[in-house]
Amino acid sequence: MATLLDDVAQKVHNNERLTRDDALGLFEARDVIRLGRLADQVKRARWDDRVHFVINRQINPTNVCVLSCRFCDFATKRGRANAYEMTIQEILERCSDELREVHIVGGLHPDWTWDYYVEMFRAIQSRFPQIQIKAWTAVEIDYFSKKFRLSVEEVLRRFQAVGLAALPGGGAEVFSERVRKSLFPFKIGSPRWLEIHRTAHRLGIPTNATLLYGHMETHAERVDHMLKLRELQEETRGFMSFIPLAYQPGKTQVVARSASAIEDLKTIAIARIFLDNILHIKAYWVTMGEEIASVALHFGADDIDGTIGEERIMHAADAASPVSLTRERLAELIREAGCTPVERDALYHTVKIHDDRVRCESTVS
Ligand code: V47
Repeated sequence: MATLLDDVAQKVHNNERLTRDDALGLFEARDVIRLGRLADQVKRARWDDRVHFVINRQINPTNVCVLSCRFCDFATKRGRANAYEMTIQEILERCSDELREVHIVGGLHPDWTWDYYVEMFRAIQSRFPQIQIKAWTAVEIDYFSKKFRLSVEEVLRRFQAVGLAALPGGGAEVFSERVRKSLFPFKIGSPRWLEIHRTAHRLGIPTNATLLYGHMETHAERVDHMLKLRELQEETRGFMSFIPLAYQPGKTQVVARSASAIEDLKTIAIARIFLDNILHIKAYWVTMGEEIASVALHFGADDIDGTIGEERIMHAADAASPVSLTRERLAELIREAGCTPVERDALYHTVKIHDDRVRCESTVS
């Protein structure tokens, strides 16, 4: 009797789209290696053995936030010992000539002015014109729109005029009202998140999409989340990459430990096969750790994010990964997985293909 994996293999072979039930069934698959092989096959048909990475820097300008989401260890209130607010000078000090991308997201600050945000972009663009700015989650765009009484379109247009190249995929968490009510009741839900990304796509601003998993969500909620993304992508083609983020429990007590390696790898593999209209699937080494991220390159991922410089959100929740990796380490990680490192910019244009082979140094004396 044919198993679900046989059916999915046939669909992959015929280039047929998976249904919601197919994806849901794959989470129960016992043969994880076969699932990984199918995802790898889909990845290779598109990207061969190439794996993308970017020389980037994450900047989280403040952790002061008007929200207090139950799952978040990063946000705090003004006056608390761990609160910080960066000046534009401090932001510029975190940029350098070799960066291709800055990824800017932070807390919803109660007092910062519109001019401050705009000046931040202007200063980066004028001092570092080669840097592409990927900034603000849909949650921040929604906040700016309400706080500064501008439409979402106007907020995006004004940032675009001062250098906004792309929106990151954060703030999506998981598109489930059940989970939202429990973990982030005051944050926007899926209709607003999707509307903001739709507007960005219409203005020619490409975006990413994340899924926060490994807390209280079910497999069905993960699949429904991906389904909503697949549907919007059919309409706009504006998503560049999908990034499953493994929840780091930190001190929140939402769950005792983060998702298992098998859950990480299944989520990557299912995303690769199910999200057939999103080109890039990212194994985010910060949440997965270098080890699982490198295995994920054989489970359908074609991207590993970047050097990052100084990650604060996941590390506030005690992520065990380093806060930064060098270009050499990323390229080595990709090569060790038997793949070819492709350095890219924020919009996935190729900067350099590192196709030199792994050097094996013998130390025979
Ligand atoms: O929206 C918060 C998540 C997101 C935790 O677009 C947590 O290229 C795990 O969106 N454990 C922000 N996750 C980060 C983000 C992102 C990251 C990498 C690449 C891209 C991209 C986007 O981080 C938040 C939330 O979903 N998050 N706390 C935590 N403890």
